[in-house]
Amino acid sequence: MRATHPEAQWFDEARFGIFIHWGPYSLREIEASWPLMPHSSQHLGVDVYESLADEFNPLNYDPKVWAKAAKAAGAKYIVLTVKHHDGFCLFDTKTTDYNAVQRGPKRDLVMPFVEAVRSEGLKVGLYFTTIDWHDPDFATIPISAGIQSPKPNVYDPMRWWEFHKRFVEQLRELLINYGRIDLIWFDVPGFGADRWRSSEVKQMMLNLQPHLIVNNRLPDAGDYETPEQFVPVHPPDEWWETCMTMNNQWAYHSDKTCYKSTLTLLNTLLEIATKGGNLLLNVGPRPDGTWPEEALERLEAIGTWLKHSGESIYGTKRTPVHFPPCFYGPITVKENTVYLHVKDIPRFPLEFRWIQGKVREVRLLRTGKALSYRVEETVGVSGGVHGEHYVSRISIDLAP
Ligand code: FHN
Repeated sequence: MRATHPEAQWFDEARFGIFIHWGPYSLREIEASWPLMPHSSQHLGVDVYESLADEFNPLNYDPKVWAKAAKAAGAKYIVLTVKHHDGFCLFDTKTTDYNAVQRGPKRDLVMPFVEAVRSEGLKVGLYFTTIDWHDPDFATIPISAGIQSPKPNVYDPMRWWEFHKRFVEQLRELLINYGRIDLIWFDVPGFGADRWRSSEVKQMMLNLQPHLIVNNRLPDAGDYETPEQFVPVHPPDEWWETCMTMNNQWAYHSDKTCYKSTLTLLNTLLEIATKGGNLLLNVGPRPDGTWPEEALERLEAIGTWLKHSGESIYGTKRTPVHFPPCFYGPITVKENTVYLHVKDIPRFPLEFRWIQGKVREVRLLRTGKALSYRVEETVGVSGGVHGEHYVSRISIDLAP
């Protein structure tokens, strides 16, 4: 159920955000994810994660640099893991001393982050997982990501909440002590709204920050859906966002060989935009706080493209189904304008037989150069440069 607050509507225009997975687990180049859960054979053991906290000392952490890199990439929001499954809080909290002020860095890492993101005019998102590897009842959480829990849903509600009441208090601390937060990105439970007291938690958050957007991983309380690592063939009717890694690792990994190409990432962004969603593209900073060059290169290239052609992405709506897929490339629509993303414009005029409406002009988006076209039954667009990946903007009075 999408958020209705007027100051939450930015989400449906943004189309592109940056996800950041960073914490003590970044020291171990591990996929801070399911295979390492307490009941899996690969789990390092909570005590190992505890020791990483004291090793975690990000001497080169500068969130101003992060925020500038995200803005230059054309992102409209940034989501930072302020608490991942290891339970370590990058923020100051009274609920546990397992946090960045009491341990490791000995300073609050979230305050400078939210200030830097706001100073670049971007929206602030906080990733906050509701599970914790210290939880004695962790194994009772039915996990959807392929690893079955040893005893799903066999738990004592009183004991459960004795441990989990801290996550409600931590949410309160984040929404009271860190200024305007735009988005809380919950992770994991898709199960049991009653178990997580979703409606009570959601209402507490909206009472504190009424414009707040929450994803669907707080069961039955989400404002949007979160397909992970894929673009849905048939997009949800609601708001939605695909979260995706560049290199199949959420946290930092030194392997440079498995990064997706820039064109692959750009085509993913285009496909998502045609379906009315957002791409939340992940970066796993090094433990010291610097970003891998492979990630920076891709973000810079995406930013260059968005600088001249972002008009065809930001604020577009789902491409109407009567616009059949066009073999030249993705199509986006915004009010009375159709954007044809032609990957490799041929020398002959492109024929588009599906446009209903009076074409007023056709211009190359990057340069503004008028393109010749013929309007009979089709719109024949020519005059592009062979080999360029670029966008033709057809300004058209679409048939009502
Ligand atoms: O285990 C996490 C993983 O590290 C990452 O945070 C993703 C993001 O959606 N969520 C979990 C795996 O689904």
